[in-house]
Amino acid sequence: MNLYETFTARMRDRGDADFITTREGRRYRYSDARSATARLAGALIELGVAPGDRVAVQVEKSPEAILLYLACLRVGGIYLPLNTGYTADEIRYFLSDAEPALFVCRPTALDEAREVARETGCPAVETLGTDADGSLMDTAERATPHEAIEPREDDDLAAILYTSGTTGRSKGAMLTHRNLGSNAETLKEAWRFTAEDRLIHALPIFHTHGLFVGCNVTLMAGSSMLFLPRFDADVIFEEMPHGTVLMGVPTFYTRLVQDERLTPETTANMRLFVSGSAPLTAETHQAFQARTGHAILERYGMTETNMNLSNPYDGERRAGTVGMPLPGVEYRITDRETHESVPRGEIGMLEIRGPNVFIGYWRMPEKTREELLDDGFFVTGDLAMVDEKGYVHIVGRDKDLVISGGYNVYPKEVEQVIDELEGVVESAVIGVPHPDFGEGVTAVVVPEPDAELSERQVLGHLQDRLAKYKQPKRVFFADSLPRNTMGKVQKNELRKRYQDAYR
Ligand code: MCA
Ligand code: AMP
Repeated sequence: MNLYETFTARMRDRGDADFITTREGRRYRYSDARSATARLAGALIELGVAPGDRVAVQVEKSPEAILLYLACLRVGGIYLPLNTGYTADEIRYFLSDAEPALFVCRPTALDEAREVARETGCPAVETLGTDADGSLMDTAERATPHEAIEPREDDDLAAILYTSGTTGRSKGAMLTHRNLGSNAETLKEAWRFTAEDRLIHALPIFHTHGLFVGCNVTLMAGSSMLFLPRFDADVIFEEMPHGTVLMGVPTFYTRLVQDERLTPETTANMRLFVSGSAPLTAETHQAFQARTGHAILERYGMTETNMNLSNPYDGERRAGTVGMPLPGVEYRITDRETHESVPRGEIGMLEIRGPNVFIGYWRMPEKTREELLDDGFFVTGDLAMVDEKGYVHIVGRDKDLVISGGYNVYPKEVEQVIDELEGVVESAVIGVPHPDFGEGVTAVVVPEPDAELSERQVLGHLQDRLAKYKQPKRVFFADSLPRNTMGKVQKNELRKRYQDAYR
């Protein structure tokens, strides 16, 4: 069934209750959201979006962006959100790979977007601003509202989210109506979401966490969301007395615990703090609890799978663990070669199976076969172990990946761009402890003997080529990179060498 159909039932039930509000006084009640999605659906159809077509969207956070996502589901389109930090170079790849029927961009980026669309053969470009403005909204205003909901099968695609690949090429994770619907329903139950909840929504809406975990769960429960453009501790403290739930990446919580306003009183109205997308340290978990009495609920997910494991709502939320499988989700911890389960307590590869697991990478059958096994288990690339109480610990990564402030950065992609720079022999990009972002993207560059390369030059070269969050916070120079006997760069060695770079 079309996921939008499930959401409609909740929208109808909730009538004039708030769905999304902003601090600037914008307000979409559930009834408003229904009619707005009908108008946006009418616009999409007028713009040539047919069932199965991709709609690529790179816009700032706004309630209308969520309505566009819903409208896209409604017409049977495939929503393809893109990080606002991506540069034109990065967007060119996504559009050429996904071949969307429509690209919705920021009003300020129209010229650039048109150019990229022309180069990649994307037939239509529209704009969407943060004040319910832009050409898409104008078209929606004029369009005949489209009240129907396009029938969809469970395995039809609802969204494609790109996640960077270890070889440098981003992979489009294909998520179905069933994937998103089942996970939202599960999380609503597991985290006890109800119509009384008000989510303080401070995450971006182009990734799984802010888009599906935040918005789909809200829709499933008929709750409301306060939409904030970004995380700002001052605003969070002002809003906690009026909110009930906060979902964040660990950086939210490390910033909050450093703030003297964090007390039992300022968090008294809140019933739940959720953390995910990167490891929350046990120290932050414990400090937060000591200061507020609230145990942060840590959960584990991936773009390819939505949420898999979660600490319990009732019962002990164990610091430094991601809890147990959500209902309907199976996991196993295996030997990475044989995929046989390792004995309890030992470290192995975490594999996941369930209705939440995606159906493959867009137009990459081989990559799909490597990671999605015949028996339905998905190989996460995360190393895990289960403790004596059944709580899963994520102890490391088998994949070469840095997570900075909840954003994934694949070293290979950054290294490739650095290596293009004249005077560079080779480079290695690593993540080392960073007090704010958890891991700081760090480059180690080997220059040619006579080259006079500076940190500034390297960073300048990356400026327009990579999104800001992928750019190294520091660049170090070395005469050579440590390698093992197989010739592979020993990143562990480098991580050790530069472990104090941000301390
Ligand atoms: C901003 N900057 C960053 C990051 N964010 N650099 C590295 N990593 C980042 N994450 C840059 C800014 O451009 C700026 O550069 C400088 O760092 C300081 O910015 P600041 O004002 O401190 O940043 P902010 O706006 O406060 O943002 C930090 C943030 C944000 C709140 C942690 O990055 C964020 O909202 N992250 C959430 C990411 C997320 O939603 N991940 C979910 C992925 P300059 O000063 O030079 O301009 S979904 C997922 O992973 C799975 C499915 C899951 O399990 O959830
Ligand atoms: P993404 O590809 O952006 O969806 O990021 C997924 C990755 O984030 C996972 O494979 C993990 O490495 C990491 N991740 C998500 N949640 C957690 C968590 N609670 N603890 C540790 N790592 C996490």
